[in-house]
Amino acid sequence: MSFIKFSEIQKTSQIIKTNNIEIELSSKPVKYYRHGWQSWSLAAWTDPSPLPVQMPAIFHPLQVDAQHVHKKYLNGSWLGAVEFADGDILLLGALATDTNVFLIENQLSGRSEADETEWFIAYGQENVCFEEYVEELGNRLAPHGELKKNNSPRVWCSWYSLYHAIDEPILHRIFDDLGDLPFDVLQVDDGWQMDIGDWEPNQKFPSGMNALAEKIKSTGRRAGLWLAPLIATKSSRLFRGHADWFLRDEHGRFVSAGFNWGEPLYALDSTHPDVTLWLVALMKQVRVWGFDYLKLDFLYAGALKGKRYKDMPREAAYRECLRVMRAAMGADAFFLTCGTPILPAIGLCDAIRIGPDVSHKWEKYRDAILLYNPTIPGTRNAIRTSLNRLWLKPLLHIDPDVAYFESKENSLIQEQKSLLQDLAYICDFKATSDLPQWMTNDELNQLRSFLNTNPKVKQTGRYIFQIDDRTVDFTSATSMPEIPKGLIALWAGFLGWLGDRHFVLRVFKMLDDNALRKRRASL
Ligand code: 9PG
Repeated sequence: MSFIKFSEIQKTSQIIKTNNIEIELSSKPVKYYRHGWQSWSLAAWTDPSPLPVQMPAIFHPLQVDAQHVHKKYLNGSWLGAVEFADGDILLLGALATDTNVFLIENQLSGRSEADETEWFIAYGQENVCFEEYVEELGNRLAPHGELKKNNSPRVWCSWYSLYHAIDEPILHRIFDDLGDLPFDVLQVDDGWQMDIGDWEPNQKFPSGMNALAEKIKSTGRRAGLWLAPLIATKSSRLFRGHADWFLRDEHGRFVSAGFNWGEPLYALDSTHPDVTLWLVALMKQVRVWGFDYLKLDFLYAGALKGKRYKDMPREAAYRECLRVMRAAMGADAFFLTCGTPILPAIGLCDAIRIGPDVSHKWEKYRDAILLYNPTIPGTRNAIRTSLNRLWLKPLLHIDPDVAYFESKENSLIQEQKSLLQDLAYICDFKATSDLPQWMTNDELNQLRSFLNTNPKVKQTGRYIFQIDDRTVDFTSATSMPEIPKGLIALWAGFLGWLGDRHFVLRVFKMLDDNALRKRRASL
């Protein structure tokens, strides 16, 4: 353990090798930078006091680091920072995986779940501190120039219009209707597979995956595919056939990877040699089908706490698994990680999702205020966290999720859509799911011009940017919701309890599926 007094810290950065480190602050900070564990988890500068535990708890494995969610004091993954009244910040960041930073009273403290590690400390201007941290991270996690990068591809992705209601005829029609819009990749998302765990085409894709990739390539673009290779639903053949491949806790019970698709999810133990072989074969299969843009999702499952076949720190195990999948898919594939613990993915993928999902709604009162959930899909949640992760940009392509242009199936107002489009410019990562059938001529023109434009972007404040000759201020989108109190807090607690019941989640899924059927029918 190393102890440091704030008065000993200079305005030059330093690196200290130790397992645990404590920095005693001399004045009370005005803000704390909490950095959430994986793509969807909250990253934000907030008041230096704890936030309510987000609900429903059943989602914790897939939304936060479940190991730390109930801690009474402020915490974040790998790094943390405090801002003082004069605007200077103190940043403490690990240069290796399996580490956390806590703010406990007047101590900013770093803890390693593994061995001794290098801790980076910088004090001064925010952008300078983060730039220096990023440089050191790059030196360690991508030392052989594995860092980016070719240009980031412009992607059309099927998720945010049709969700899982995709099939072969409709995708073929869309691929044709996209005409000469300047996309580099057409990416098929969730909905093509037999089951989560059973990565073969379902009956909605009768011609098979080769044919689907072929169709995309015939339009002159790269073929992209979504998979969630490290999880399986309880009903999948994979789970039923290979129970011994799945992660268990010290009592031998399966570790929960959360709940989605109306079912409990489980996590593969990627240190099991048979699982490694299976993952390698799966990555190769996807390439043989003809896809070379891979969006691998729900990857947090590779780093959940559990008793592994090989006894090693959980994030180190996950990083090893990414290395194996990367090698199997080939260096020429474009690899986007999603739902991924952030630090372990650096140097092993081309692009990383840096926030939760956007949606055609800005924010829901139930989710944002009552359940106090900043990770649930929603445009405001996505903007908030992505903006707080821009510091990752020198290391890899950063994906803030899609922008919207259509208004037919969308309740975002123009100003909110513009924020998403500007965020895409800032991140230099452009994607959309909008259907040509849903767009007016004017909206189609906006999309075309968005894909063809690369404005000059300059950050002039924490959330303020100069984009060519426009000033864009995101500040109002980044604040945290009000914390529920009194009767509202009681009601919220009851809703959270309801949200943990499988049958309630299944009812909500039925309602969502119904709404989706209606959307689909309008095509
Ligand atoms: C496909 C989608 C899309 C999307 C991914 C991921 O319950 N949740 O908190 C939750 C978060 C994100 C999520 C699904 C559920 O979306 O980010 O782009 O590929 O999977 O199912």
